[in-house]
Amino acid sequence: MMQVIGSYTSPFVRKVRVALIEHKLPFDFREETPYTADTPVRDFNPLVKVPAFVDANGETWFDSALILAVLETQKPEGSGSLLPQDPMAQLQVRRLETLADGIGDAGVLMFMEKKRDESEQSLGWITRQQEKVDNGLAFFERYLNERLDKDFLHDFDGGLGLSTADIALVCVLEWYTLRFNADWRKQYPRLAEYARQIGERESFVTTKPPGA
Ligand SMILES: N[C@@H](CCC(=O)N[C@@H](CS)C(=O)NCC(=O)O)C(=O)O
Repeated sequence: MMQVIGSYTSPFVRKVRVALIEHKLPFDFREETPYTADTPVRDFNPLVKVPAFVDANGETWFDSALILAVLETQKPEGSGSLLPQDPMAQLQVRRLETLADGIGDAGVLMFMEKKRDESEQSLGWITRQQEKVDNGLAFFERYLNERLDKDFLHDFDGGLGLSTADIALVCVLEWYTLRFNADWRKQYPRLAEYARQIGERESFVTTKPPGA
């Protein structure tokens, strides 16, 4: 049985859970935090980050984008894809996924910094991460506005109706909203409507982080 190692709150772990559900692949969820000194996460990922993933052949993988690409090779026969077959189209989707993941990376760094004692926090560091989040959201708002006729970031033949980039973006948007009580929807209405629509899919509804 495939196994996901991670937390229920991480947007990166949620990506993997959403993709598995979209592909109708059964899996075990092993709940672990990477932040304790004796965390078993290091046995699966030398970088001591979640998600880690054990595939159908018992091989271990880490990094959500890589895990989603692995799943494309292990999905049930006939199941739709989350990545286009065409190499250049696939790279274009992965570029958008990288940007969404980068928003998540900046958000996590900012969150960790804000958890430190106030006297130890660096305002410059927080501002730097916030700029990455803001630029990323503005990029996606523009991107969606330029694709007026399309609901999703990238449609392609043989797809499941969404891509790995859509999964990454909606997971990070919902995480950011929850963690920072962030009110970005008025500023980015197109992005808000897009996230609302995708968030209605069963794979998103059943993986909502605690408190959402
Ligand atoms: N690029 C990684 C990022 C994973 C990541 O940063 N996960 C966080 C939890 S949300 C983590 O495990 N952090 C622990 C650490 O950085 O030490 C991915 O996409 O899987």
